[in-house]
Amino acid sequence: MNDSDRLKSIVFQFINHDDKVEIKPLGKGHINDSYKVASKENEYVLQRINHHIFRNVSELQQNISRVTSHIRAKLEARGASEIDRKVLTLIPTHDGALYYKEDSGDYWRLMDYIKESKSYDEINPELAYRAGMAFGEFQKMLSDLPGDPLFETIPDFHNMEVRLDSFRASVKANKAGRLNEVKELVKEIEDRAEEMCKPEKMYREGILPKRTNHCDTKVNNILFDENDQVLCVVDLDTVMPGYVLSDFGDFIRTGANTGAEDDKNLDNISVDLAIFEGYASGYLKNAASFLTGLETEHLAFGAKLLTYMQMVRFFTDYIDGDTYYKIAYPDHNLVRTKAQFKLLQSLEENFDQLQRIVLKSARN
Ligand code: GN1
Ligand code: MG
Repeated sequence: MNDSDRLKSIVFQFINHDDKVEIKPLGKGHINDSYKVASKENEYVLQRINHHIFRNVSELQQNISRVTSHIRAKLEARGASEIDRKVLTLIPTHDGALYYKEDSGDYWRLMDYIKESKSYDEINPELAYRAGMAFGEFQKMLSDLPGDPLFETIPDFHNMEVRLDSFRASVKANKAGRLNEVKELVKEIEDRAEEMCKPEKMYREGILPKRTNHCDTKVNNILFDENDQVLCVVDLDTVMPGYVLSDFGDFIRTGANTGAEDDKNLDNISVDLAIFEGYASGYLKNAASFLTGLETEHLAFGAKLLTYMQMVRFFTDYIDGDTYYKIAYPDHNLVRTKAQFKLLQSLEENFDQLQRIVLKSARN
């Protein structure tokens, strides 16, 4: 069976047979593979779930189903219009399952495609404000999710201590023999290690709570409509308990960077203060009501932490020989590492200012 016939046969596990169905690659995710599917009746997103990374696909899909049903019920209760564009809709298989497992061992899911939507890799302060409100609202809506806490789809996903343990193990093993050329970067990481593990300490002391978080608040995980109003938060694979400073920080890492996540030209990279301010004020508008003072005081730190964490993750993958993230060229993970480091330095240089902006936004 060729690739196209294979994809079609997977799609027909979820929808009725359709001779005219068209399937095209979609998006830029580093982990899953996505396709846009157009049938006679509707448009969908088909995704192959990377089960080497998400090892419990059934629990993962159950999480997404719980989260989307909860949000849908809230939107219905407040009489929102066009709900199908404001929350993801999972399409079950003909057998009623939330995913399909192929004989090859690959796992697939299908969702409705959100019509006339777009995402941005680069935004402006006003869009950042709207995105901030949307992620604040997302956390707020999930704060009363009934039942057990969500399943941790990747254990210790944003746990800096655990990330550093694996980093150090990779440095020690030096599997790909790449360590010699990158020793200074190892030092930069170690120099900041203690500071960056602070949230785990505060959690153990019982002063920093875990809340239901998105855990992948990249700027392009927000969909906007034709008038640049926020429609929907997407990519729900990692919605699970975490620190709010993580979600705040990951947006800043991606949305408030004047360069790209993998910019080869480090001069392009710095923190955009106006975007930072836009996001902080939008986020705090919706989140100030439930955040503790300690959480608010650590939001700007979250921007440093998530940038550092991403640097450590890309770097670990580079040292391991590129086994986790998709890469487009041989030293892509090293380029990403250096780009994240440059952003981290800019966040450090501007930290007092970032902190002032957050505290000012929290007062408004
Ligand atoms: C991955 O696949 P994508 O692009 O949504 C990663 C995130 C990283 C991000 C870096 C499950 O997200 O944690 O922050 O790449 N997702 C997973 O761009 O590891
Ligand atoms: Mg993701």
